[in-house]
Amino acid sequence: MRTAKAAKPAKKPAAPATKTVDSPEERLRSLIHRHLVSTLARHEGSASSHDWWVATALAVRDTIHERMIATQAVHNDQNARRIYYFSLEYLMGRLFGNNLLATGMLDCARSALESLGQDFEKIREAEVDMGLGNGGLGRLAACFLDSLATLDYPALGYGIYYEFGLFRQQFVNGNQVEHPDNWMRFGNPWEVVRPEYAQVVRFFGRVENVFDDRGNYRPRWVDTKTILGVPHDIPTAGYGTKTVNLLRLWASKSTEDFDLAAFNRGGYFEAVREQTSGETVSKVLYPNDKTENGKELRLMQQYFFVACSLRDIIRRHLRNPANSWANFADQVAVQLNDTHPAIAVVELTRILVDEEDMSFEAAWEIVGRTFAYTNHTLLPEALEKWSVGLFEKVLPRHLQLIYEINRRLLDAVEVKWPGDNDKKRVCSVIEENGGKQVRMANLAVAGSHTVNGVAALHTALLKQDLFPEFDALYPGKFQNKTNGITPRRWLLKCNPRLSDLITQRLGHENWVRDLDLLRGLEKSADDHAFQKEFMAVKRANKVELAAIIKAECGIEVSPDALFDVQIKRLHEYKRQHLNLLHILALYRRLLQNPGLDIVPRVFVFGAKAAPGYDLAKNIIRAINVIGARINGDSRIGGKLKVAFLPNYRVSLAEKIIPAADLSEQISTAGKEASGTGNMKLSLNGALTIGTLDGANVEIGEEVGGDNIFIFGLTVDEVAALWAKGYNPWDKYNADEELRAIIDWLGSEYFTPGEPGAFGALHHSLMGGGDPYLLLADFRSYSDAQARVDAAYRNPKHWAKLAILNTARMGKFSSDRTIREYAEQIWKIKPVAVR
Ligand code: B1N
Repeated sequence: MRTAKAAKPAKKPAAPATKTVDSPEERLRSLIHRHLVSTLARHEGSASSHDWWVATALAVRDTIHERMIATQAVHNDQNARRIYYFSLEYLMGRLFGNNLLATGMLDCARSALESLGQDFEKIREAEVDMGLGNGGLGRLAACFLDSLATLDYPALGYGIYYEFGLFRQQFVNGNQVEHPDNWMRFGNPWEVVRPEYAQVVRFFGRVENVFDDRGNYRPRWVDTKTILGVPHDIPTAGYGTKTVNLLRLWASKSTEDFDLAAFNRGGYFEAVREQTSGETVSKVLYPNDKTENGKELRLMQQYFFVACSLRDIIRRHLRNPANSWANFADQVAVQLNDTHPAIAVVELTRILVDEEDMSFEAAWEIVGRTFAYTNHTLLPEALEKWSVGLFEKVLPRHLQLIYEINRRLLDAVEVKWPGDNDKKRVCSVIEENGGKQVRMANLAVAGSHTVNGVAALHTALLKQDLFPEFDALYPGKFQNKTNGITPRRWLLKCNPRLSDLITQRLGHENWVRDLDLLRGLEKSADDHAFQKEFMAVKRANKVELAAIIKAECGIEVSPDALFDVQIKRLHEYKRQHLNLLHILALYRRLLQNPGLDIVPRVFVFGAKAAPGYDLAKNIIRAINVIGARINGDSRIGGKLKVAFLPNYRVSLAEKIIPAADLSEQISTAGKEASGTGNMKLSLNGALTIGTLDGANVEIGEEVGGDNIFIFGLTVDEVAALWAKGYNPWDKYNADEELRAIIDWLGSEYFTPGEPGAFGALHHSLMGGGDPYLLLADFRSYSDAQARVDAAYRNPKHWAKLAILNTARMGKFSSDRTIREYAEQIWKIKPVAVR
């Protein structure tokens, strides 16, 4: 077992030349050195941290590749049924620590690098995050890859190799400024490019009706433009096992015929221009978390990676002589991560009908046995719809097939509810209100054998509110699969101090692969010695975060204050501005009564706003500007500090989470499908203040009602309030404190000379009707915060609650989630790799 931030071992002398058997550390050291010199062509003396990082990554990669080859060989030899995870986003973060832990090389790499005179922590920091996702949905995909490999499931992730991931965020005068994330500018040592498996993808064109020699009608998709998809493979290594699966990401390139045609028409510049258009498809990740945009390029991205991936699956399936179309659905399970890849349902139908000559019925039967779909949100603005006109332009043949799929769907609706046109209207894949639109969720439900939500409450609402007709039409199709997080990254790697303490107390580290074993800590929750150690770990982590806050924000914070943390995408429904209202209330109380005895707090924020989401950006500015005022106000004696860390991302989350005391999970009930940050924070001993929303409900069930701070309206109460009629002015008029802080926000108090600086925010709460019910929940939230304050004053009591949170989070391991998917949806079995 490695030790947390262990004292640096004494520098070891170089091995004598005569020695015959090298230690693993010596072998790794010479391997790193060799990669530095022969692969990177660098002299030791002039090598940067980045060079050392690449050289070490390459040395570790040697082992990973051996395991990857062995894994693929076993899966192929056994012709194992596999799960193919289709996702437009993978938020992998850094891979170095993960791969070192998986190969058991962490300690070895640390001492090898230190014996080479390098600072291990500094070298780790040289790795740029692989940020090919927006938030929870993309990070869930990354946690799933970790669990799939750790549990030895034969799996392959498919997605897009974006040249630019999620933008880098900077604050200028409190405002968010976006910069491109050029993550692979200096190369990516983890990937293997496989041009030999490139795929050709077609777009645009038209459908021609021809008759074949048997006189049968045959649609032909012609005059298409083509681009090339080139796979980039990233190995995903399991922990405590030899399994290494693949994440296969497609980069778009221009095809040669594309170039040549252009060349012949207009010469070099035209050719290069067309080349850019071929490469545009995988250029950049759309930075919108749950805002539908209907952009042509987004549809092209979706189809591009789906078409490449299905072709690749088919190639791999049919290359084994034991396989044919007859057993395709027995061997292949595809999971659709939201509707973003739902066009796959149509593409497989098209391949089977148009290219493999199957009847529609036979094709649809295979499709229906192959796909399953995960829904991640109920927010209407996030449900993907494409205008029929756009579809017809980009994928004309697919649109025809969608009409055919829909005709049969509506026939089934007619059988179930004869003559009921309302039922047909809601079930239809085509929305007829105004301009016609293709509803991707309805298509995904129709084309999948199973549909799942991501937390118990979310699944219940999915069945009741979003898809009640489909639930009646297809009984048993809907299931729940509560999200989870990988304990490797979100405890073992990010919090070495706590990991070591847990291992010490339990006497083993089996909890890393079986998180339910953390229950063994329950009996130590009242043990004062353990409480002290637990809180000492928390404090040491807070000292480290305080240094980061100082470096990034220039703000001095005390590690003895309560660290109150809200880290997630910025969105109205997540209500960072409710947190802000509470900060304003505390600030005002202190100004009115400077002697007021409150627990000093540091409010830590991390959040990116979609670049076009003006209100979200206004909230960021408000937190930054008001925070700066509070931080600089000597009248409140440093009792409140606000630190908005810029550029929130996976690697920053790994530093914040171990240092959190309080976890803010305060969405309007019914809006957050699950949340996964809530799980990470609680696992690391933060207490939750939260609404009964998403997975908070299940976290409360696990940790117990006394160990969580629940507040606010429930889903039913929210519905009742809207039904009765809600007016935020009533709340405003009835609550003197609330009124004062809302007026503050609307004034130029925090932005002298710039009245209305937070006008968008103020309007959303008042004139805009407060759609996320902040005023309705404010008093209940403020009361819950007072309970937090009271609990924190008693260190033993707080320590006990924190320990019980960690001890009772076993359910939220993504290993549990993946086992449920494997057994109940995918019907796949683990395959051991020797
Ligand atoms: O998926 C996470 C959940 O834990 C969160 O509650 C949920 O909000 C999140 C369009 C989305 N839902 N929908 C998205 C992301 C990108 C995009 O372009 C929608 N993300 C979620 C994991 O289940």
